[in-house]
Amino acid sequence: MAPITLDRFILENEHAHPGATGELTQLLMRFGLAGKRIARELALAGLRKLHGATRSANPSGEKQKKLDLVANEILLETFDYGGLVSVAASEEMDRPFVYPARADGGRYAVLFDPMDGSSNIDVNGTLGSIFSVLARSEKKKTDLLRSGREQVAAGYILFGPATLLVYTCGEGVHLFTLEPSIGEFLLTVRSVRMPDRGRGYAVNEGRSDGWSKADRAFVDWLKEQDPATGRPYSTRYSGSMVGDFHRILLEGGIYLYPADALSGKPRGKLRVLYECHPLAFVAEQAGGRGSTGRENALDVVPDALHARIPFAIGSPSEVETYERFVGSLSS
Ligand code: FBP
Repeated sequence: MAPITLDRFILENEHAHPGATGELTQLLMRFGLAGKRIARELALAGLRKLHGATRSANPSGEKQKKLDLVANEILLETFDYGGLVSVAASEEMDRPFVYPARADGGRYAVLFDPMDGSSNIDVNGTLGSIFSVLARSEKKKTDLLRSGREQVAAGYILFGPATLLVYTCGEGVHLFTLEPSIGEFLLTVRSVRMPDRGRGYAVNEGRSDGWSKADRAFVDWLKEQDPATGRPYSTRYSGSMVGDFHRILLEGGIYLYPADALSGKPRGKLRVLYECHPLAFVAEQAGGRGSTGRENALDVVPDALHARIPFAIGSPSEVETYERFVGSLSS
C-alpha cells in the first residue's frame, strides 16, 4: 500500500468536512514544509557556524539564539503567500506580524514557538517547534488574546533522531515521521492515545527552592516508595518541553514548570499562547490534560501576548493528583 503522506492524510480528512474550503488543509501542509526546512538548518548548523547566541533578547527577556531567529524567519516566510494567514505571532517577536498583502483576507492567525528547548541548540539536544492556529478574529485581526478552546489546529515538530510532526484539528492526534530520502512526512500513528498514567516526570528540580509548598509536596509524592501506585517515578527532563511532552504522549507521566518565586518567574516560565495552549489541545485530544494547577490550561485567556502561566501537562491521573495537591496545600 502506498505510504500515507501528511498531505494525503490532511486532504482525505478535509473531504470528511463538506463545508471545508481547503485553506486549513493548505495551512497544515505548510507546517510540514517549514519542519523540513528547519530540520535541514539544524542538521547543518554546526558546519555553518549557526550555533551560539545573538546580542538580542526576545520579548520574555531571554537571549535569542541564532537558530531561534532562523526558525522564526522560516515560519514567517512559510505563510507569506496564498492568502491563508493574516497575522502571525511568535515567542521571538514583540508584536504580532501582520501580512501586508492579506491583512484583511487571510482567514487564519498562526502563533508559534519557533525553537523550543533553545538551551539544547548548541549541544545537539532535542528541539521542537510548537504551533497554534486560530480563525482570524472578526473584531480585530490582531486580537489573539483568546481561550485555548478557540484553536482550530495545533501541534509540534520534534527534532530528534528522527523529525516528527504531531498535530490535531480537534479530531484526534496524528503522528508523522519525516522520511528524509523522499522528503515526505509519513503517517506513523493515527489517533494517538496517551496512557492514563505513566512512570516518569519532567521538572527542573534544581529550582525547587523557589516553588510553592504544593509543588514541592507533589514532586516529593512522585518520589515516594510505593509500588502499589507505581512510585517512585523516574525523572526524565531533557531541557525541551516538546521532547518531554512527546515521551509523555506515548508513555504517560507528567511535565511540570511551576511558578518560581526565586528566579523571577512568579507566574512560571511557559507562555500561554504558543507553548501551553497548543500542547494542552494535543494532550486533551489524546486523553491527557494541561493545567495551571487550578484550572484547565485551555480555559486560560491571557492578558498579554507573551503572558506566562504555571504549567502541568500529561496523563489525567498525574494531572488530577497535582491539582489535588495545589487545591489542598495552596493558601
Ligand atoms: P524556550 O522556548 O525559550 O526554549 O523555553 C522553553 C523551555 O526551553 C522548555 O522547552 C524547557 O522545558 C524549559 O524551557 C527549560 O527551562 P529551564 O532551563 O529553566 O529548566
